[in-house]
Amino acid sequence: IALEQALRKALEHNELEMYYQPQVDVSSGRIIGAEGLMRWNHPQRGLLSAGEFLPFAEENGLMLPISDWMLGALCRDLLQWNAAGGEAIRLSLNLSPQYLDRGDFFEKMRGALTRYGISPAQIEVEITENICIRNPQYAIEQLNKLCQLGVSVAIDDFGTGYSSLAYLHRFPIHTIKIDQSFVKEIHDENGHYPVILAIISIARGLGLHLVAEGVETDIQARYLEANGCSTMQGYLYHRPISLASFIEVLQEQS
Ligand code: G
Ligand code: G
Ligand code: MN
Ligand code: NA
Repeated sequence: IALEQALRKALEHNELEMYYQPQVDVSSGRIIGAEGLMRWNHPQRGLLSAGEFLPFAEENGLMLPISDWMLGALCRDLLQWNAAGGEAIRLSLNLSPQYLDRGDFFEKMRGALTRYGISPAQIEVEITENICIRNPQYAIEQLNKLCQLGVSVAIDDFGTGYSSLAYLHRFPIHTIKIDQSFVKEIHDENGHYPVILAIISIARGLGLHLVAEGVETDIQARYLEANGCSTMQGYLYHRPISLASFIEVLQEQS
């Protein structure tokens, strides 16, 4: 169909682009990393966000070529930042379950890091909990290989998926991303938000990093920080921005 052809063309004609949403450590005020989010510069419809075309790609067999593209784009962008002499930051990428399921995913990742000369410590892979339940044994194997390579793993949208807590400690995970839906509930700095507190406590107990997503208000940021989560991602700090804008923002802070 039309959209499918347009997407194939987009790949050929370089219409896809990675945007980056900075993650801020509020205790130091510094950007410590960013999440890579895909955008499509559609010739007629303008800038499309990932949610507007990736579900379609997922259903039409385009997720694998698009994911290959994403991995290369992220590495090239990281090189550009490193070459500008910046301090080492970490970029995260969202991993589609289809991409992980492909047997050569790990080789692709290792190949890209080698080809571009990127330290694995600068890459974090975001997975959703659902990846873990489809074929947990296989997922554990793949994620273990990534960890041995030095790439870290984050659980995205934490708390919204179907994985049981029993799986959690079996997976080689470094970071938990608190889902925006929980952050959105925070309206009172002195309120009590037990789900957030429980997630923070799980992360602490397992020795994991925490990132709060979708932080939009000072009240949310203050509540999260007061209760033990100091890394924030959300419109209160930055929207997803182009690589050029991201580099500008990073240079302003150095
Ligand atoms: O940026 P946006 O709000 O459109 O993102 C919507 C969803 O698409 C999010 O859940 C995000 O994880 C996912 N997404 C964004 N960029 C990518 C990408 O490059 N690869 C994959 N697999 N998913 C992405
Ligand atoms: O599923 P995932 O967490 O990867 O999705 C991230 C999505 O959330 C991105 O598309 C990004 O544009 C969006 N996002 C990031 N920060 C905010 C925010 O503060 N508010 C809202 N409403 N969306 C956000
Ligand atoms: Mn994500
Ligand atoms: Na998320």
